[in-house]
Amino acid sequence: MDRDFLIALQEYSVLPNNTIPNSMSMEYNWLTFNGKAGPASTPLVMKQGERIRIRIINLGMDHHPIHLHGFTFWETGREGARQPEAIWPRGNTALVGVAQARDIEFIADRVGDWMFHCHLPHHMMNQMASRGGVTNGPLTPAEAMKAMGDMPGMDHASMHNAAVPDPNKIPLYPQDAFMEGPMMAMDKDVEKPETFGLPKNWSGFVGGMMTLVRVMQPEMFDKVMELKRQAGAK
Ligand SMILES: [Cu+2]
Repeated sequence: MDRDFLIALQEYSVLPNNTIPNSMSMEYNWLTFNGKAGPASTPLVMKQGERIRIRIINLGMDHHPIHLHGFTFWETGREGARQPEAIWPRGNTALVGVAQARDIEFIADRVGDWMFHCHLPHHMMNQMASRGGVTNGPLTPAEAMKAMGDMPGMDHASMHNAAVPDPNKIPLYPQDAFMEGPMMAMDKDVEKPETFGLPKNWSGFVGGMMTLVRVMQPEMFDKVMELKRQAGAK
């Protein structure tokens, strides 16, 4: 194995106007990879040709069909137990049920930015909210307004009812109509070394229990590693 990743699947209930999860609730609207919802999740970066393992563990109360674009993987392990090679199933979706863990392996031979996500639509929407307290920290009303300003076409006030006079000011207010698209982009807010070089508005398409598997040519990979070193040195 050249690279070995761990993804913990988690879920929370973070209702509008709250910045911390409600731990009494069992109706989850905020789904994460390693505690971060896309696009704030961290892309998995790797070099072309490497053999990759991703261990996925489900700590929540829902099952998650975890789907990888671009590759057919082998499912090689269950709950930490490596399976005999003769029974490794091949596929591109691993169903990781409650209290289960699945290891997948593949050869990263195709350069690209490949989506890696739970395939349940609800789990990639995260209530279709533009911002959430749990991933971004508490938003003041002014910050919430600014966040909306970053996303043209996402003005809640034009879409909603009189019972909620100023929905723009409510963190996590659901948006009803939108799931993904350039209007959801927040590239600058989620920028990190691992997002270097992604196309403009990429973040509008990576929501909820989702991240990117980024297979890079060596020069690009080295550049990202250099950026990480610089960020660590700060
Ligand atoms: Cu899911």
